[in-house]
Amino acid sequence: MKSLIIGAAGFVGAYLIRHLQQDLGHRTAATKLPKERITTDCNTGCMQKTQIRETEIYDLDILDADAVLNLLQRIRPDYVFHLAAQSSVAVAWSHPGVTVDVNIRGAVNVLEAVRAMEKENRPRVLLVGSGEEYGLVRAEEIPICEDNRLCPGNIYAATKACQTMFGSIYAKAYEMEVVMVRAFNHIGPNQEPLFVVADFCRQVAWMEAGRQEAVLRVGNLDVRRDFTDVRDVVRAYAMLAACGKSGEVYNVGSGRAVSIADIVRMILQKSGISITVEPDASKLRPVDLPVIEANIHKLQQATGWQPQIGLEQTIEETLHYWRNRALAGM
Ligand code: A2R
Repeated sequence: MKSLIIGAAGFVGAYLIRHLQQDLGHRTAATKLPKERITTDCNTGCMQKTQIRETEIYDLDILDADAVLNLLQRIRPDYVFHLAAQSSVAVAWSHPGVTVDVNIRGAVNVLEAVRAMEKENRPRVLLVGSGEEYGLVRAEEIPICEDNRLCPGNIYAATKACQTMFGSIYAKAYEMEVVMVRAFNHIGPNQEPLFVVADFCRQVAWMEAGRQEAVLRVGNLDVRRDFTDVRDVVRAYAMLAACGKSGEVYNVGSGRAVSIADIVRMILQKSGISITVEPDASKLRPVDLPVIEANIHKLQQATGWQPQIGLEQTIEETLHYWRNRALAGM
């Protein structure tokens, strides 16, 4: 089997490449933007070193429709994992045009390139969307099912909802094999500290290294979110690419919401130093839903997937990753 991972320089890409190569024996090709590099040095001391030496790596801007087409014709993969996105909610507010271009037009370029291939050579495509697509959910809609109404509350979420709709249309209209996922919060070593678990682990690691006063600055601790280790997430992606039903959407999450207060408690328990927790207004969101929790019945029915890495382990390893970075002065 040959897999093409589009947008592999982000958080998920290296984990997905490693899983496809090492666990499933796929040949892999991956794309990145010219300015990026695909992080291979998962040098956390607790992760296996990512071996992506045998991956063919290509520069690709998904806004260049001809380049996407040429690459697909050249690689002829069995599977395409479309990860490339403008995935920051904050940047989507400040740069809506770019976000619409990358997340919608970019996805359409990928779908069009697949459509242009002879039917018998078309790969199966996995489009990665977001739990944010559901947006303003009511209490009685939790845990959220895939057929819940969508009410995106921000521009990023709207573009991902749109990508999912295109995927469904292409699957039906052109008999293409397109599977869509809505990923909930995924966490682990190597994640940007824009996200809550990475942010808190980085702060604590800096405090332990004496680089920051021992005050953990937090946003709303009461909200509950559905966290899954990124390594479990990529296993779900590979399973859905292989046996998800074309045209269908699948939630990918743990199915269990945990409060941010509990996350803070777990991190502080793992630290040897005394830390004060203080609210930071800049970390509060204008609209914060009290609970976001995925119903993952459909994913489990289709694939038999179960999360394998518990929250405590992910937090331990994420903290370890940031401790190493703090010691290295990064
Ligand atoms: O925005 P950058 O410079 O970090 O680059 C991102 C890249 N990307 C592009 N790739 C090709 N052509 C473009 N025009 C383009 N614009 C941005 O896609 C980044 O390296 C990659 C996406 O990775 P992350 O933002 O780290 O997402 P992550 O966490 O790996 O999640 C994978 C997917 C994304 O579609 C998320 O929206 C979704 O899962 O949750």
